[in-house]
Amino acid sequence: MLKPKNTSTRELVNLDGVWRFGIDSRLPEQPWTAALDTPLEAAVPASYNDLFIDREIRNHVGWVYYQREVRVPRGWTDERILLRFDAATHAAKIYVDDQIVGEHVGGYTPFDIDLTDVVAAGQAFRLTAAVSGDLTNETIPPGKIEVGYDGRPKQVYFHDFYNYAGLARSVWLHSAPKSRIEDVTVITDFEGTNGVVDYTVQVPAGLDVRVRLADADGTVVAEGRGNAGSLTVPNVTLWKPGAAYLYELTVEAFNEEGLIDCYDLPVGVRTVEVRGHDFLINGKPFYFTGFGKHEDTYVRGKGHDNAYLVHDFQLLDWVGANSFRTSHYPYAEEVIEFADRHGIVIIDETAAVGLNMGVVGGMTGTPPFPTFSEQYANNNTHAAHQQHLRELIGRDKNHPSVVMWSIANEPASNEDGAREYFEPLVKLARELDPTRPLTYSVVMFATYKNDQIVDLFDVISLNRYYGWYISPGDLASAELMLDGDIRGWIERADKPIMMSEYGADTQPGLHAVWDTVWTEEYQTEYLAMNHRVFDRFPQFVGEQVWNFADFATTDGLHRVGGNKKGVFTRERRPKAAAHALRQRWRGLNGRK
Ligand code: BDP
Repeated sequence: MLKPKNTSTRELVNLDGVWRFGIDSRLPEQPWTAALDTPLEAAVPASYNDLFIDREIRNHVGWVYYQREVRVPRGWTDERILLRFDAATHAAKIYVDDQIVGEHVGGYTPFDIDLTDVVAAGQAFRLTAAVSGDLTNETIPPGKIEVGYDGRPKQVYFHDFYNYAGLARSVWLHSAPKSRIEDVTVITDFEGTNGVVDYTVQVPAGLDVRVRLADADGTVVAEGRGNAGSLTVPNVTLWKPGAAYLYELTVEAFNEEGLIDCYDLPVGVRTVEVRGHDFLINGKPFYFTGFGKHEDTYVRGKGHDNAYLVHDFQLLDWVGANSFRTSHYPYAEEVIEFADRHGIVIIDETAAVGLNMGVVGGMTGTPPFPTFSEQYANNNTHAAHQQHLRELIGRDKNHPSVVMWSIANEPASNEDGAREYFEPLVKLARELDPTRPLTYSVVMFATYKNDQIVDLFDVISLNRYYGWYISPGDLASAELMLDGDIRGWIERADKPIMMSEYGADTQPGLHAVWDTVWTEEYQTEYLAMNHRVFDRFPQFVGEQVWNFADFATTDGLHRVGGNKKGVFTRERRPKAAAHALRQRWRGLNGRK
């Protein structure tokens, strides 16, 4: 799915700003049929939950309404007119004046609504977006709505981050020619000093497609004709981790009368491959250093913010991180584009987090009922997961920074039914993108003895918390357990292995000379212990600490003002561990 952009044939109007806002329980029936009768306004993009000092809004179950006026530019008379929501978390119904014009389910992927037959150039209309943050066992991520003791509905969920909702990413009105370039796919390679860019363009039949590739200085280095083809780039400059280089592919579609559509796509030429125990980028072993992150800041919740985007990447650079995982959902496309431009490597994760009833069983890991069952992850959940995978890969397939798909975080891969659930998803992901390796993050209850799906995937990504959830305050025992666990996985599966989560909650400013949990010293020692173990295994291809920064969670006795496993605080101040990681990752000591 192509991102809307300004080209010689396409235009773009940004609809971000402050929209009228209300929740269904305080609005009349069918509130979209008039100006919302509400004193509230909400910022877009931002999650709505933390904007207001209002408990009922923060924890709202049901629909909320965003509304504003929009005017279609005068010049769009013969154009296709589209609305783009970069995300609406988790479901949306869109109205133009009194009429419903589209719906979407899935909170972290974009969708377009074609308004060509509904509005006209120069016309103003009332745009209303009804958005629901509700999660059920048939959504991705899953959740459950319960009725509280006080009779109010209550959203329950099985993942450890706050269920922020609303319009957290940009909204656009954009134009495209009626007959247009629908999609572009590039796959890159290189042979010696020649780069190879295979392209496929989806256009209506009968159009003549021409493409040209320009280098970063704008010099055209290759040209092609036809809906699909292969371009050769002499003396290619590869896209490399830490040294991004982007070409620009200009795709043009012509009919008998001339140019009808044009689309520009940044292209990084690079390869990704798993071979033996190595994760290869451009044929060279790559070792991931970095974090699992979250889209999470004060007040905006999951609202995309360009200042935090820039600052977070500055911190990644400062600490020596070369990568991150988009735990536990696809991030705003601006984030991926920034990584493309700055050479940061991404493991792109779906929003399939919480497919695990074992977490409800607590430390026993014993589910109250099976995860893969009619009651929980059923056929409809599976269909939602498939649809989400299509939308994620459709959006991100052309980004050079994305080197691997993580198709779920901590699923109950130890439970019966896991194989039947995941096998078709793996097949689908490989059909949608035959070029990138696949992984999933393995929950601690899924061991090298009982996991049922690891052989379907390319890389083993472990989430392990020895020294935190297991053996807290006893790093000597934790070290033995971690070592044994990794050895077990290496014996079980002949694949590259990495740590996709390891971390310890840390209250900044708390100190001790002992192995005392929650102190800054403990976090540092905990990470050092993990690194000692990782460095024993040549099969290890990476370490991503949980988490980049502290983040908001649901209330719970095990969370003190959110999850505090951040190496940076929620306001992005370094804890002591950040300095220690910097030493290791910047090569000042340690292995990389
Ligand atoms: C892991 C989850 C992650 C949590 C983390 C933790 O993947 O989302 O935040 O544990 O407990 O199980 O800190």
